[in-house]
Amino acid sequence: MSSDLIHLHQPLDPEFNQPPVLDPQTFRREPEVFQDIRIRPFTPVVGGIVEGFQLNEGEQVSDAVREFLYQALLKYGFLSFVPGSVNASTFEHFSHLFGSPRFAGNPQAPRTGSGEMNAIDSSRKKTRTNYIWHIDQAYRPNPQKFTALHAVKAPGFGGETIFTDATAAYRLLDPTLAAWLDTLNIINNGDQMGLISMSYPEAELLFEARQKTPPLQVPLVRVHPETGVKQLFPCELYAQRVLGLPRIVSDHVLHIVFEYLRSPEVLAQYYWQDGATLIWDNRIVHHRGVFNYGGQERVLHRAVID
Ligand SMILES: O=C(O)CCC(=O)C(=O)O
Ligand SMILES: [Fe+2]
Repeated sequence: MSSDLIHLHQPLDPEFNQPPVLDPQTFRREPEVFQDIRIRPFTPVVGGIVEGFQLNEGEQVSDAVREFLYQALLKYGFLSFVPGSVNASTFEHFSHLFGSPRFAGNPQAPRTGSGEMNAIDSSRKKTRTNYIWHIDQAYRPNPQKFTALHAVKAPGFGGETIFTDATAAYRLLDPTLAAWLDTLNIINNGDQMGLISMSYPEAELLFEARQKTPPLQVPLVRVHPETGVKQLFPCELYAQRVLGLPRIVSDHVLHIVFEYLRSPEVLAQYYWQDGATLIWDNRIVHHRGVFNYGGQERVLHRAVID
């Protein structure tokens, strides 16, 4: 019998026989303070809770505060602002602190007020694609950097928004697997789960929308242009297949990626309250809503920010 066979009655070295774990150096445990603003971690891995920031109508925010919040967003992946920090009339100003808002609504998510904001309104919205894991607009050539939501009406129970840190999920990969995934490209298709087909009730508008968003080739591992951090890019709403692999293998690779993205270590569950505000970096996290609030009212104003 060959001497390199290892019998099961021999012990396994724990050092080499278990999946990788997150490097504790990447954990965020210490609160950060700047002037009156305090940010504490939402989970040890992802998200920050911002307290002591308030944006009232007509007020200005200093460049230093803006830069502090911007850098925190790049670090934490999402920031939650406690109720009262921002209100419905200052939400648009809030979104300008992080970049340039652009209108990204559709007949299902109509414009709110005067500016570029749109709304997710449980009384109007028929499509449930926001309850499938995704990165906003990942099927478009220049997807937005950030998305912000402001709760005009939070449901009394349920209706959370949940996140997975797709940069931390990448760090859970075996290095050999990570090195292979780094070389692969995927096709993202905006209509993979019917988002486009269901958003446009008229054939003409649908045709136009489809023409504008053909399937797109993108890297399976995306590098954050501002931080250089790698993100697992495939999301359940848009990822169609991995290029260069047989169909079944492609499906399995996507399943493996989705499995890593569902690791409890990298997940965060955010519960809404009236007046709360949330902003996330789509180049770090994936997100989805949770549809467990029945017929309750849930109205979130939404800004798409470049
Ligand atoms: O409904 C939610 O919680 C998620 C909303 C969402 O996907 C978005 O605003 O981009
Ligand atoms: Fe979204």
